[in-house]
Amino acid sequence: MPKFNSISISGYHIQEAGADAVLELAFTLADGIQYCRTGLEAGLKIDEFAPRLSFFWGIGMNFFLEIAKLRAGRRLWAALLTEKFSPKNPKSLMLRCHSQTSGWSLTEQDPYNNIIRTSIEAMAAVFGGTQSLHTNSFDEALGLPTQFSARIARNTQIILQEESGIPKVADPWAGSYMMESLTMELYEKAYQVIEEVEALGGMTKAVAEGMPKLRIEECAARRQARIDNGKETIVGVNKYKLATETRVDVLEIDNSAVRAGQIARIEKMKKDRNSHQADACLEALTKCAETKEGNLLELSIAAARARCTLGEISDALEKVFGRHVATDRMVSGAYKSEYGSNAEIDEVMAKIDEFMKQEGRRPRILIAKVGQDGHDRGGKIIATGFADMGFDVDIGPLFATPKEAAQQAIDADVHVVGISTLAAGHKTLVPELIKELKEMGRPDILVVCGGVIPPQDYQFLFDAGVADVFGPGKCGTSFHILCL
Ligand code: B12
Repeated sequence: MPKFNSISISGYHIQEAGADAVLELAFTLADGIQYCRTGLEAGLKIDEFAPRLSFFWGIGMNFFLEIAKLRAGRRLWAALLTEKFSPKNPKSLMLRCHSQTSGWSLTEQDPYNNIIRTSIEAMAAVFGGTQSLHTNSFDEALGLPTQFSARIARNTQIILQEESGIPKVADPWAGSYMMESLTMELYEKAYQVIEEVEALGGMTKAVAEGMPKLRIEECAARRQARIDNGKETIVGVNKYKLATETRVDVLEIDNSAVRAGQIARIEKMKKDRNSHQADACLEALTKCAETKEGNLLELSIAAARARCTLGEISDALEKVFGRHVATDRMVSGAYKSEYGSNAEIDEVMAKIDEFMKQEGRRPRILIAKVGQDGHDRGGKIIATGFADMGFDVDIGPLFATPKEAAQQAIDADVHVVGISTLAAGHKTLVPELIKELKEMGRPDILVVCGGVIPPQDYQFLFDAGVADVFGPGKCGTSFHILCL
């Protein structure tokens, strides 16, 4: 194998979707085992590729736990490889990793606090022995970084690296009773989850059954409930809140101009390329997927050199492999059971009962995801929360068009469409959805939005007909307002 990292086995997206440290460790390493098996099935020997595997962790605010996670991960990977694949080269047992500070832990409210959060997380990653690091910008929950915020994020790393002296010591927490026992606890708990995955037949089968997704979503719903009821403190969100938020400069991107520019570039590129060569490359990819003869990576590189787009390359493979459709089972009861009850929640539930008596059915909401936006954590939490409060909830698929979402809303006869939008498509996609609802004869269906929407865009959405916007923070507020 050439000397590149053939794959980055990621736990980052697992943590950011809501997993706790045990689930992140377990599912990431279980993924690693699956990749090893795939390599062996392809005819490689474990020592030919295992030394070049690399890992990617998310680092959140639980300082000691995150250090312990990196330590436990190394130990567990070495043990699993030994147990399952008996490598001869000690380098096969190495877990090398990249880490990124958590974006989820960063808040839209009082955003300068995020500089402190990122510093703490970065320090945990370095104490834990990460090989490389990405630090997030303090304006992460508002939009893409500006030059100013990116420089602070970059300098956080340089200060740790060149001023603090921390990276000079390997595993400085070794021998601390607290750290060693925490490491062992994580090790054992993650090992148990990996055994569960193995009992299901490995990670591919577990994913197909929806097991990891549901576990992660349950964890995310419980975490949100703990934030909403104040058991977990988030400074500036549920404690020490600012009376008035100060606006920070957010990078403004003209969505439509970027889209038009990209389409024009692709069109020009397709016109200028040798179309016979491009078609032949795509056909070769499909054929290789069909016959399993040849090397898909090599053929993909050839296709990219022939100026085939990523979309075309993946479409060529999709013809044979199909496309993964996530299970749409929803976590039930996790939000309410973790939250408990208080006057606010009781009022919401009483309002829902009242609504039911008047209307003869429960209020019904469609949680929709439109456009190229795979962020489903917030939407899933909101869906679970609304269902726990007594709403009838429909969940739309990822990547829907506004027309598809409007059609689903009408077919399900919902009272409200709740759009969860995080990828900056709101100014284009939300007005389109409202237009579709009108054209399909249902302008009465209420449209509300949530997600990463810069405060300066709220008025635009209200003018387009959006009834309310619920930004990141406590989701109890949205149940409350929507019910009232
Ligand atoms: C978690 C996360 C991820 C996870 C997603 C995991 C998952 N399964 O959802 C991972 C790591 C996979 C990811 C990937 C990417 N991400 Co991301 N991600 C985030 C992050 C850090 C947090 C989002 C989140 O889940 N928050 C927690 C939930 C609970 O909050 P929420 O969704 O806002 O929901 C709350 C409210 O808004 C409201 N709400 C939300 N929806 C609804 C709906 C209704 C009806 C109601 C009433 C309320 C409501 O209630 C919720 C509770 O309060 C944000 C930054 C941030 N801090 O917000 C970036 C962010 C959204 N990501 C971003 C980017 C760029 C990406 C990537 C393109 C990065 C890359 N280059 O690969 C990819 C794209 C992935 C994809 N396919 O779309 C950008 C988007 C830029 C922009 N808007 O301008 C952001 C803003 C970060 C940044 N500043 O760069 N990401």
